[in-house]
Amino acid sequence: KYHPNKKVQIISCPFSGGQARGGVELGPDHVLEHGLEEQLASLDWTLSPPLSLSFSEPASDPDEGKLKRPLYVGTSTKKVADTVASALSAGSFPLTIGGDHSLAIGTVSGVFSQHPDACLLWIDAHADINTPQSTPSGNIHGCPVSFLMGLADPCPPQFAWVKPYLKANKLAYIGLRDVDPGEREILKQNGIAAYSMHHVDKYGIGKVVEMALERVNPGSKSPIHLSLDIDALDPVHAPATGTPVRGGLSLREACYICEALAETGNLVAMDIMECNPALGADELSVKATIAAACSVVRCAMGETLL
Ligand code: 5AB
Ligand code: MN
Ligand code: MN
Ligand code: MN
Repeated sequence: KYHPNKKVQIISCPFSGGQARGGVELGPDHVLEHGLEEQLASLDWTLSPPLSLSFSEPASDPDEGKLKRPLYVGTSTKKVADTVASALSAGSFPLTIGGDHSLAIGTVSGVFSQHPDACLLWIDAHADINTPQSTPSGNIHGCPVSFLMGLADPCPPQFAWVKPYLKANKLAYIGLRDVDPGEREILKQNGIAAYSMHHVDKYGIGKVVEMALERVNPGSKSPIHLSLDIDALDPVHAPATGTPVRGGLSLREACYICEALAETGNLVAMDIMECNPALGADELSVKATIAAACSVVRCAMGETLL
């Protein structure tokens, strides 16, 4: 058990610099307004007041090759890394609410600085492992995993602080269904455990989680970081997000992943990313998305059905 004291530190990150669509910076406030703090308190977590990080865009931030807003993302994620690391060293479970998924450059760096033996479960429609060369969009929220693995060679100077903590055998994906050609190549070359929706259909979510954990955490001893992009869920359940892809996880499948990770007792940190309240077709779609985000968080933090 890594968090016997059940202290949680919520870290709000109203940040949208890793992609082009406005509104994702509103995600954290919506999630908190939905009552997440009270929900965690009723699961017996002790909450410190949420930390809300502030990010300010530099006056000048020229593209670095194809990468957009590299300085803004580089300095912001450094701040996130330091905040996550201090939460952990204070004995709290860092729960980071985004904001776009480039933030995970910070969260994962922070976790691995304290737990170098950790493994990472990345639940997403996308692999987010584009390099500065392979990115089709230049949006850094599609690149965080490549930075964390040190695959960006040369490493852009704005990310020189990022240590290549993440080894290929400590990373597993679940939910993939929109992987770029360059990313497929990287996944293959590095032998990364990648479970797409095809595997979820073929084996069922229970078996997929079991296989993923067996690959990244064979002795069941390693601390686990869960980084969950809300677009892993089918847009039926989570429409208010910047890059929705049909054919995704059901709400129950996403909850099951989180419940199974909670059951291991090894979860040390979680990110919930990419809720964009400005994007739902109407108020109901936004509400459904935020409610789904709160549900998966509760499941990861110990909520059970019986
Ligand atoms: B998200 C795409 N692969 O690199 C790219 O939402 C999409 O954090 C990235 O998973 C989606 O731009 C990033 C086409
Ligand atoms: Mn995604
Ligand atoms: Mn993502
Ligand atoms: Mn997205």
